[in-house]
Amino acid sequence: MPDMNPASASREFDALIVGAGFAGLYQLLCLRDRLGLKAQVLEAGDGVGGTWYWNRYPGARCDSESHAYNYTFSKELFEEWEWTERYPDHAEIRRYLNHVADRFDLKKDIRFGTRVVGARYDEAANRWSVTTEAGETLTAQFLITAVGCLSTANVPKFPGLESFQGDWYHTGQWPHEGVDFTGKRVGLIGTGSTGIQAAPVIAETAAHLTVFQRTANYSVPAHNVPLSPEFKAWVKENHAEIRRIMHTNTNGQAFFIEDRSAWDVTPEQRQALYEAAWAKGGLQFRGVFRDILLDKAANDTAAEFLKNKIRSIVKDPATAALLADIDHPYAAKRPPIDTDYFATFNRSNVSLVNVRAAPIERITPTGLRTRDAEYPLDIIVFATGFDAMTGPLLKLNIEGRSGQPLAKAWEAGPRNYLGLQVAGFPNLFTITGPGSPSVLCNMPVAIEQHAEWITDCIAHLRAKGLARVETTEAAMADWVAKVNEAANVTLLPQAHHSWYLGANVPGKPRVFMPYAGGMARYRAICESVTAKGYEGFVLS
Ligand code: N01
Repeated sequence: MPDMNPASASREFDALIVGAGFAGLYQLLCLRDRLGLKAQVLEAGDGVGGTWYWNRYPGARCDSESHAYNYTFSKELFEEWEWTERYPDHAEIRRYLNHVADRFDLKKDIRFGTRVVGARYDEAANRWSVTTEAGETLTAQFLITAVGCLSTANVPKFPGLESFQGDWYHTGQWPHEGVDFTGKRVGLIGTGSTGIQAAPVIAETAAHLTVFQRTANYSVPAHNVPLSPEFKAWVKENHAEIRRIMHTNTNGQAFFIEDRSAWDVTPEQRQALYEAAWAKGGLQFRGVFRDILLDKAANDTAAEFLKNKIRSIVKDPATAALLADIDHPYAAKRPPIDTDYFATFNRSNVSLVNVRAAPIERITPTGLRTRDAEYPLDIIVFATGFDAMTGPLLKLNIEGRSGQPLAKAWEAGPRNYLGLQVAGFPNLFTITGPGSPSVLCNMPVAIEQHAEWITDCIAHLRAKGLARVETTEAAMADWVAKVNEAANVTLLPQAHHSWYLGANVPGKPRVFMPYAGGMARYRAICESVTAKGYEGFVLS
């Protein structure tokens, strides 16, 4: 696309930021407007939005409630923006991010249509050389990745896909013009958060929708609604309190996990609490008891409640049994929320296929074949997730000191300090990298904290007349141990096939990637590191 940006004629920067989603926009604002750095964002898409620029599949909507899915750094921004629904859809999130980019005049320092394909650290110059797909090289003292955790599509390597005569799409690379399912036989592979959002919408117009389920999943109704004027007014009036909750709890949402155990109440009270949470809907369901993710027996009470709901909604007993045959603790995989997902299986044009029992063997020119049967299809939708967390970083082909590839440093899984830095890669910061709370937190909260920490760190270097910050092997070893400890006190590692563990991508090392100790604790750890003179980092 034509480059209208005068700043982009320059090739030397103080900081280069990769990605123009929530993270890249705020990092640019911090470095440019607060520190006065010459900073530029490189963005593969032709607009802002990051993950939300690409994820435009039917039903794509944020699972965090809109009043929590904001930046919180500016009271004015918070007060002037009004969300229209309880959960913002993908288009509204892009409108919000465009509003932010325009309000703070960010676009003039974003190079759109620019995909980064390489980044190499030049030790003598203490600079990063960043290569773009178009063959350009830009350099900067600091390189900051803002590439998101779920931005590298995972399309399983089914044999025969290239022979398919219909159309196929991955939900994370959805055509901007949309897809018309009218009268089509559609196959949807995957029943994670995405498949669960997409299925009911596709079923509305498709001639037939076949959902191919490998792992059955829990889901809680979203109960999305347009926001009332009263609610909008309440949000504005309570901005400070909402922000305080988001910044002090474990998950960055605008609610607290209740401080009660599942065993503090009688079975009848427990059932009533679950019913109330089900009626309210949304991610808050997992906040009913503090021990849902800590105590398997407590988790079983929530799991059984949710499985019973599936059995009560889905009329065909065999389909209900297959949907409720869930093999992992509730919320050990990222818990989806939905609009009529289970009820969709009561439609006459929807069927469910168990591909755990009879795996998909190949895609044929006319459809899909499992071990047991052939399914003629016009369209295949891959809701098969992402090469999460490490995928977007490794795709950048980053090379640190002595040309060491990040892929080599992370051969056995991601190792870093605070999710922010890797030894051997000076002045490289990874916003919401593996080893940080990221995907276990409401993302904008995790992003703001990282962008601000990085900004403070760079400001500190400049104030001290220093040029380089790099973590150490010892700090990384200590942090990796803490990430494992934090995961192991929860039930999270019990979902063996979870993308949190990298298990969804064949051959990927099985390492529990996000930091599960909670956002509040993580924030305190980062503050303590700073207070101790950047403990675990070498500044030179
Ligand atoms: O991906 P997933 P997703 N054969 O990896 C199946 C966020 N998100 O895009 O579980 C057959 O969760 C796979 O089966 P299994 C959210 O954090 C947020 O749904 O591996 N099936 C699974 O059912 C979420 O967690 C929002 O056995 C195969 C599905 O595909 C994350 O994105 C909305 C297969 C993939 O599920 C990812 O969600 C949507 C194969 N070879 C998503 N390979 C909002 O907040 C994979 N599957 C808006």
